[in-house]
Amino acid sequence: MNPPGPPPTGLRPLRQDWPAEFAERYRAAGYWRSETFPGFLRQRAAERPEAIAIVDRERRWSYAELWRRAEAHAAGFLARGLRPGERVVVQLGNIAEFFSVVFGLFRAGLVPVYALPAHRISEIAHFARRAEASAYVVADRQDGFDYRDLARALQAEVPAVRHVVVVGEPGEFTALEDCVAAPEGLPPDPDPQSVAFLQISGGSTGLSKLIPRTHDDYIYSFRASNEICGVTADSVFLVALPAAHNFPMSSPGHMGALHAGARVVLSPAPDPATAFPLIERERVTITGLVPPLALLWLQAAPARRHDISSLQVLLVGGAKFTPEGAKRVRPVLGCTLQQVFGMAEGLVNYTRLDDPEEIIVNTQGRPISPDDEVLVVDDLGNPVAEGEAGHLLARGPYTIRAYHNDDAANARSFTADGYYRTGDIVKRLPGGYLVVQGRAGDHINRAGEKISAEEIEDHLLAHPDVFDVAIVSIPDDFLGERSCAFVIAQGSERPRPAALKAWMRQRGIADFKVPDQIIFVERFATTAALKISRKELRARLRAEFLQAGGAA
Ligand code: AMP
Ligand code: DBH
Repeated sequence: MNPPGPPPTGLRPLRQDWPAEFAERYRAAGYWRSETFPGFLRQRAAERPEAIAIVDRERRWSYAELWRRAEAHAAGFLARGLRPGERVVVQLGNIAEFFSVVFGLFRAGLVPVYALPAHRISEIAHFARRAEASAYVVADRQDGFDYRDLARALQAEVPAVRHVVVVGEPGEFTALEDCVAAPEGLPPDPDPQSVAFLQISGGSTGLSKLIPRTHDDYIYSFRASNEICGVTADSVFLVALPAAHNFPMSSPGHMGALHAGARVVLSPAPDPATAFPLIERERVTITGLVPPLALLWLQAAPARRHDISSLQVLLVGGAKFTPEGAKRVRPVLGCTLQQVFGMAEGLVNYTRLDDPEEIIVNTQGRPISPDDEVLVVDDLGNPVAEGEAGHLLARGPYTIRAYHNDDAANARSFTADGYYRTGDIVKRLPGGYLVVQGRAGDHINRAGEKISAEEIEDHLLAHPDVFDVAIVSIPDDFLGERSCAFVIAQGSERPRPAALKAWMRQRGIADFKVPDQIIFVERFATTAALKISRKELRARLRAEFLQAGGAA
């Protein structure tokens, strides 16, 4: 094990520290095993070099091939002047290069910052600034969008991003295929306790926060998930959701599958027309979906032309799956449902494969680890009785103690004794099973994508015709929740909703954050004191809207 070493000059250090007595306990219990990402992939490549690791359309990379490419890119990144400890924003879809790039970065001691393909300049610039990134890896084009334009905009806004590496046609940037060098002379593997990557939080207040996860803690989370979800070397895992998202990455995800020596199949899109043929062709055994997609699959399955009988386990999470949907999974898809309630900050809960139907259908599972400490408390922080709803707090061997570079969020999001305030309202049942009731904060969970009301309000307030705005989540039959903007126009001219939406897209925000609905109002209700919190205002607007019969 080599010591973490100082970060490259001037960069804020990346840390994730558990108090010594906790770290010792987690190590003694065998959760933290001093494994690293490059360490486990090297081992799989040695054990089963010919086994297929990654399937991307017609491309099939063996474990040996994936490892060879990862090492070549590791050396290539360092040869281009990046130094271990530097951060690299990675924005790639479900393509094989996602894996050669991130394992290349891990091998070089570089730190990926995971962006989603939907993110645009406002999000990417924020990640790059907060992480102090010096490089950006993108595909040339994806789903009709040219990411090289985004790279140009990023370098104009954040000049510290010195390197842009492109999968495909590079334009004026560096092609990934040229970002290779001989792996001799690569530094030793990173420290298992060091931060391996920065994951993105869905953002409850304001902009997304950066979540530093260590090799030790994250590898434990998916190794243990493999056991709970029955993933072995014989499994075939379909990545239907975006690969950079924490759920398909680690619950048990593609990382769990690679750790098991299993096969990872990449689906370019999550819809049944794309995924079902892949399930048939590759004999997929397990995958994960957000609830709206699970409903689409249930709808499409009866008339399907493809044989999906290889599917043994369907994980559904990211947002609450209704018991009505949950009940239909086994009869319609012929596989076992596993509900999963997790967060990129750590804590993940699963229903177990052998749980009774009633638990599988009606709960969001129980924690992975015997050492996950879960508290359900009232507004004052006092534990509530079993079965009562309260705020969920969590602490444990794979739950972070702090965000990166965000003192204000850290003060808000963690208790003095190190519990993460999840923001979720849950009930805890006997056996530790959790039922999600809702949440305390004002974000919108739109089909599993979390949107901060405040972030979107701030964007809209920059529009010259907008005097004030409140973003509210509205129940939606399909999405679970949709976003609705209540807008007070500046002056008498109301902008057209379509024009407002187009303007938001032009500002460069992820499409899923553009409000689904825009409603103009004359004024917002105010209390006698003419003072009302944003939170209260949003709650009132929602209540009035629903009362007026405006629901799903
Ligand atoms: P993030 O912190 O951005 O990774 O988002 C995690 C949040 O997603 C959780 O705190 C929950 O609010 C929500 N979530 C994830 N899975 C579920 C689920 N199965 N049911 C309800 N909410 C969920
Ligand atoms: O929503 C999530 O962030 C999520 C859901 C299920 C997650 O991070 C996970 C499982 O690991």
